Amino acid sequence: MELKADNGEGIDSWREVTLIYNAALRQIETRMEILNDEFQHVHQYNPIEHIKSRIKTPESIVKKLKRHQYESTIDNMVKYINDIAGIRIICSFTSDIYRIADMIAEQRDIRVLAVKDYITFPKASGYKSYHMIVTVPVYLSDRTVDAKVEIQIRTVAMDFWASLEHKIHYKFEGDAPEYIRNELVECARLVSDLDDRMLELNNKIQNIGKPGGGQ
Ligand code: 0O2
Repeated sequence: MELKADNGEGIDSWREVTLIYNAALRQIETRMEILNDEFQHVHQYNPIEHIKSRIKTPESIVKKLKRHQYESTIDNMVKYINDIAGIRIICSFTSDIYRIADMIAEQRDIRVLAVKDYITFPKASGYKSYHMIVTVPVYLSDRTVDAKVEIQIRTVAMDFWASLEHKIHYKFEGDAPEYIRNELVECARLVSDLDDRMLELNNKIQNIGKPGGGQ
């Protein structure tokens, strides 16, 4: 989807691109904080541990465009790169991931363009995360622009794994030795087990004191 103003004008400079994507990131971040506060108020519980956001560097955008065999133009980056604006939502438990994704999808002016569920369908490398590409309206003085944002939702443990795997991926330029790849797959299995056990433990704790819920 092309980033176009609702008067049909395109976005034509890197400065304008960063201004708009930064505004989009701030909007999503604030909404997530509000939802988290409301959740705390209603359920006495915060599903979101913390939020990180970033604008992709021009070098990284150009690399991705090259990888997909597109010319490096502002039009192409806006049209084909879905994660120029990226936000990562880190939560405690796997069950929080879908709860947060639902809360995002229910926001009236946020449009979900695509979802990649690497939680239910992890990558062969062991990568787990829930990705949503959404658009959010950015209100400028003379027009409104729908800006694309990639939202990644994952647990603290998944994030720990992904950070190390990302570093390794870059260090070996995507061609890590087999014994390291195998070790990463094994670590991903441990991370999954840990997430399952922590969720189970938390459910037990929540049920304590409820009728039929243990001590
Ligand atoms: P970087 O360096 O983190 O920015 P699309 O964006 O939908 O056109 P893509 O990039 O295949 O196509 O989408 P996907 O699979 O949703 O990946 C988007 C981002 O998720 C990646 O951006 C990574 O940040 C992260 N990601 C995806 N797969 C992996 C993985 O196996 N390991 C880790 N650590 N991160 C992953 P970039 O631009 O590829 O990289």
